[in-house]
Amino acid sequence: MNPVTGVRRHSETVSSRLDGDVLVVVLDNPPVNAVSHSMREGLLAALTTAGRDDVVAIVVTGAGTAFVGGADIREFDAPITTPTLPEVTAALESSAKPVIAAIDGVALGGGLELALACHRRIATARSSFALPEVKLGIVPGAGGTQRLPRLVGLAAALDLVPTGRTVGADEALRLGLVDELVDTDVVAAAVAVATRSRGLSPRRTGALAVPKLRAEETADLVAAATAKAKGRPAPLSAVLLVRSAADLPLATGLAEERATFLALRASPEAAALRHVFFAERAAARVAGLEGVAARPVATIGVVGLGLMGSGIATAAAIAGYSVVGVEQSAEAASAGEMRIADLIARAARSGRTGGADAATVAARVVTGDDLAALAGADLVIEAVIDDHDAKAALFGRLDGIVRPDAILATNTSYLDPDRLAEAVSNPERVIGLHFFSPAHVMRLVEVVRRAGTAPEILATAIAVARRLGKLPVVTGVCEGFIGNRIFSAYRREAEYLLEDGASPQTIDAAMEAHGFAMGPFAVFDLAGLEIAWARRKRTPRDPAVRHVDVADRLCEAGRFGAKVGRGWWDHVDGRRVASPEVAALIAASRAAKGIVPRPVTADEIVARLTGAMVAEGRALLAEGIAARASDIDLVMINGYGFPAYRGGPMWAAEQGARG
Ligand code: T1G
Repeated sequence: MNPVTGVRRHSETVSSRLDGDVLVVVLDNPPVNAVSHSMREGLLAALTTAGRDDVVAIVVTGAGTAFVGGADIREFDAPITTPTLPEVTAALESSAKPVIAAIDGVALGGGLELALACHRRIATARSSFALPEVKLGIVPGAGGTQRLPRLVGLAAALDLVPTGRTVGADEALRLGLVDELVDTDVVAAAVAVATRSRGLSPRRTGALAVPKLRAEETADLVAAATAKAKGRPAPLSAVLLVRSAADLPLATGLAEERATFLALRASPEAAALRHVFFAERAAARVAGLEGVAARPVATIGVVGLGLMGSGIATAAAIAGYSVVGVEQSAEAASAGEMRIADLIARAARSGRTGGADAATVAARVVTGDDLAALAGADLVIEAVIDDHDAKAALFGRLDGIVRPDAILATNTSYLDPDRLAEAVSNPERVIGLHFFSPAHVMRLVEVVRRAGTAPEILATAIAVARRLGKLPVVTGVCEGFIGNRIFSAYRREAEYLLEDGASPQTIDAAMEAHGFAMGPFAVFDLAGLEIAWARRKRTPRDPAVRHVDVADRLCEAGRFGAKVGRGWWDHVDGRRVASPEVAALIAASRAAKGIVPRPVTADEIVARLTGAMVAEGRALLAEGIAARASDIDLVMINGYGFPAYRGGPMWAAEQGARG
């Protein structure tokens, strides 16, 4: 013990000090107090010390802004080391002296399991709680599935564990997950409670019984949670483990949980999801921005309040920005304002406005038809028609209206932002922010880094995207940037497969069986076929490149997609139905080229379509458009429905290559 500070060090991440006759144990493993081997060892050592010394109780807390952010995910690829977290949670729970968790910040995964094994939990209002293990393809491995239902009941546990949903402090108190909320020093409050607990027998979570429900109610809860699991192993296992807590002795349930955790931890799906977790953090590390500070942004202008613009404006208002929306006419502005108000109301109803009510969020938005209203904006995002001349003319007008330091961002999907930047006097402030529709829901934003974009502008755009709750991925300039360029290659290969002998039905079925929410032809119908058709008509075709003309024939026949009820599929009462007319057009197209259709298996479909994505991804890396392969994975997962549990096309290809 340090004679001056009275602090005793139990490991490099665990220390303790006496506060009266209460031992305060501090877990300190920046930045999130992840439960490392050192923390497990140190915590056990502190408990041993407490058992020996004349302390009456123990308080466990986290240093910094977290309680504990979970087990250290970086240890998951290495062999398990002892003491394991279950050994630590068992020691906490069996302590003869009361153990109180003092929580100020996140208590996630193994961190929440540590708190559950304590005898009481006191938290601050800023704290949040989750067992997010299923998002990593695993289940809680240190008692979460067995202790949580003993505290909050089966219904809440079946809502939280198989989904990994986070609960805030108020809900945690309501559920019985925490015993008390304080707005003062949580450690001092916990010491006071600990002192009052002197001599009381600890209330052991594991000794509680899961509150009984009627059999049919349990069955209904399990059925609903099972349906939400959508066949994924980890959520399904979580449902079964939580359900078993109601019937099994704690020791048996813990053993089953641990065995399931270890099996899933070794699964390819868990490895893929860990890859995605770290990929998202790596994407934030952008070369050339070290030490570059983002500018403050308070007001965001959005020009064009159609589907995309109203979504962007909604996301900005929800994030707390002042929003100035501008349309071409008062009527269009009014229509845009109504669209935004409706989106905000829906977000508020589903709890996606950070606790603010719809009126408060909507009050942050003003709309009109005069660009002059943007004079005070710090950032203006244009979301007008994806036509170069229209966007260039708008940038030219904005150049004379907004402040010289205001950032101009284009939401273009395909146009060249370098050419758009030529329309303004200081082009270094022009950047691309490619949102994905619906912009207030989709996490992905491609931040298009022009050669001429100033680093500060890039840093500011990334910071705004993160504050919008988005996943910013930086891309260089090429047609389609990362996502749409890969998607074009995907579409081309899908049409080749069609010509070779497959059908929209077999291709969509193969990709949906592979984990895509929608197959390519269903996606094309949803997006509409006319935009690609217009682009094809204005782009000279390279005769050396194989071209499939079926999409042109569809558009000539007015089959523009789902919105007109007919595209690659017939859309009848919201259902997709195979179209004989399309089959005939495909057959005619093959015949015109003398192609005799052949059987095409689902395996070939998946291999060729994912292979087309990977080949284009490798080209993007070689050209320096994408900074790293994992950025490409993030784009395809978050923008195009590639199944996250497969890690993304580049990861999946690398794993396949490893055999
Ligand atoms: N393990 C290792 N590193 C972690 C980590 C973790 N659990 N959580 C965060 N980091 C790193 C992250 O990679 C980044 O590193 C830095 O911390 C800041 O993270 C037994 C088995 C806690 C809400 O799933 O949700 O417990 O990039 O940028 O935005 O049953 O991190 O700086 O080098 O995300 O403030 C369960 C995962 C684990 C929580 C903080 N726990 N983490 O968000 O910072 S499994 C989780 C998060 C488990 C038990 C099981 C978030 C956060 P770098 P960040 P943030």
